[in-house]
Amino acid sequence: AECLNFAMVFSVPNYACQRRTTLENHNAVLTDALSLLAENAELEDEDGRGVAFRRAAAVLKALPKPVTSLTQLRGLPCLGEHSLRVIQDVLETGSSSEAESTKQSERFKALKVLTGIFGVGPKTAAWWIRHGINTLHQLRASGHTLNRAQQAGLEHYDGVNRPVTKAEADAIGEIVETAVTSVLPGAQVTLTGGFRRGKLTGHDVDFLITHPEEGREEGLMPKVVSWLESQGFLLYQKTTRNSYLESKDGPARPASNMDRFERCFSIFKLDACGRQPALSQADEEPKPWRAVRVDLVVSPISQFAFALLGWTGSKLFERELRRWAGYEKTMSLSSHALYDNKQSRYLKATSEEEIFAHLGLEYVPPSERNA
Ligand code: DCP
Ligand code: MG
Repeated sequence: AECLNFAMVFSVPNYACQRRTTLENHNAVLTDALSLLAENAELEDEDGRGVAFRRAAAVLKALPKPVTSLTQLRGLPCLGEHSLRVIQDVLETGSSSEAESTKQSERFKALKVLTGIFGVGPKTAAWWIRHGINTLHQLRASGHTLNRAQQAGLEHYDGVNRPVTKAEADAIGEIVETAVTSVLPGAQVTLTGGFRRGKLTGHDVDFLITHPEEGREEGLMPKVVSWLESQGFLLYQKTTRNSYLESKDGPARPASNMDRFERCFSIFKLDACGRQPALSQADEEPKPWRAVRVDLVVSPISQFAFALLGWTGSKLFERELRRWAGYEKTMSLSSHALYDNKQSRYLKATSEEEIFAHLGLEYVPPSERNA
């Protein structure tokens, strides 16, 4: 009788980078519950648990149809006991009681509000909560010292936490393009992150900047930032070397030109440009502009393909690419390079397609990296 049921049994490869995950999700109720539990784990600074929920959600995102029964999931990878319990709950009752009670909990709400401040991570938020601070109002009243990023984050809280639309991302793209070509003609700007994967909204806008002639990109970031600043486009900026530089010499670190790899975390001031300015409840007058988080990265052309692949995401897709490289290929992949530990050499690539080929993976276009 069971085979008359025709209940589809799904099959999914182990690593998210072996799968094609579009934005079309047939199991949103399930993945929303698992993603919320992942977010909660991350807010509690338990990244291991967070990744487990993210992996489980990603498997369900890759399914071609809605799940109707647990038996369809038999043999699927990355579905741990806890995730299966959540899935069962949703299938039986229509929602996950654990996800629902997490969402309602005061601690989750406080962690979410406080980490919504740009420059505030789970550790700082937890420390504030231990000191009785659960809201922005309490934080402002507490007189706690905030660093420059957090001050800007608090000041532009509403803007930074409002989703960015594709139209806004494109408007910012034009500004960045103008800035970059003004200070270095011939330099190229590429939209990366979620918008490159075809998402319609994002929490920020990510750009990768390079120049077709190796070395010409050197010193570019400070010039771009100065130009943007002089035109009044920046509410906040902090330029750093990529954090990867400060880490111990990994095998994926090429010795020579790493110092040119720079990153700028910024908050842009974007004019309303015909858009209906948002009315925040407390505001007497609507602002004619909004704050938008923008990340800029400069890469030398020799590393561009790796940087492009590394900054397009999704975060889980990136993590799975590196896991695949390490465990299945004995290679180390970063946003700078791919190192083959068996051959003890770097594998060059000028396109994402070549990197997938080096890794023995079928090419997955950006729109199908939404794991
Ligand atoms: N990334 C990374 N390491 C970091 C930060 C980002 O590898 N420390 C990569 C993976 C992300 C991409 O860069 O997919 C962009 O980061 P975002 O946090 O902006 O993520 P998305 O653009 O995918 O999502 P959103 O739409 O929320 O901005
Ligand atoms: Mg982004």
